[in-house]
Amino acid sequence: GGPTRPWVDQDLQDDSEAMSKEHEDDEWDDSDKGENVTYVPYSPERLPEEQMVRASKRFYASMNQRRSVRFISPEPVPWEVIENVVRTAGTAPSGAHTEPWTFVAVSDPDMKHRIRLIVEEEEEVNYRQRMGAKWVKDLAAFRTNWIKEYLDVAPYLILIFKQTYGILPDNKKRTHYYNEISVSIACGILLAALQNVGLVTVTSTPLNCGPKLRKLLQRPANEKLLLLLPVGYPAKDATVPDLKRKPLHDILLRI
Ligand code: IYR
Repeated sequence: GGPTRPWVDQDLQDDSEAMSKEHEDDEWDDSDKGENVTYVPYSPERLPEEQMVRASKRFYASMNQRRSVRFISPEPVPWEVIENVVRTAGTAPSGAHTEPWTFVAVSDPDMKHRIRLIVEEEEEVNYRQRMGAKWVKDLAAFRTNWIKEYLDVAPYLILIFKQTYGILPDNKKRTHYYNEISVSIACGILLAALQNVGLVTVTSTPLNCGPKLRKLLQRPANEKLLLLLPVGYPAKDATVPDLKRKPLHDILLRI
């Protein structure tokens, strides 16, 4: 049979210590720049408790409207908004402040179509072979398959790469600690930033498309595709499955 965990992307195994062919001769940086960092005061404005409660409810109500949307309108989205939501994502915390993320926003129709062809070719194999009958059955409610129209239609595709290590100006390598969780947190913030401006997306993880998409977009070997977000307004006739969220008492323990 196939692998026991078919959802683990072949290209995404954490090999941040492993040498890629392209960089195997490079040295790792061992200089110590942390000794002369300066500290500045941090004292943001504090909200009164009543206002905190109101703000927490407001933000929850807004985020609770977020849904994974697979039907995206072709209407254009201002580039400035894309810049700002990615700026926001880039405020995420990261291991040793290495900021190990690259966001590639694709609007070129020809490039979007090439991405679609790669994803659909690979996803057809995923659905027919790699995922197996049980996984495909578990996804029935979502009515997904390997045909991904949104990859042509959405005004932007944002591909998020994790940098498994950094490359310094002197070509030495820099360790990117916790790069996968750092980039995952940035992606969460990106989803919140998109929700905040009324745009929709779906967190797509095109299994085993990473290497081909990385080459198509001319990204270096230290970068691995983590997520692909089609971004836009919801289509006029968009639908979503009527899912319910777990109640608080199922997700929060107070000890
Ligand atoms: N990556 C595939 C399959 C898929 C898997 C899960 I888990 C989902 O929640 C949804 C889809 C696809 O994008 O179709």
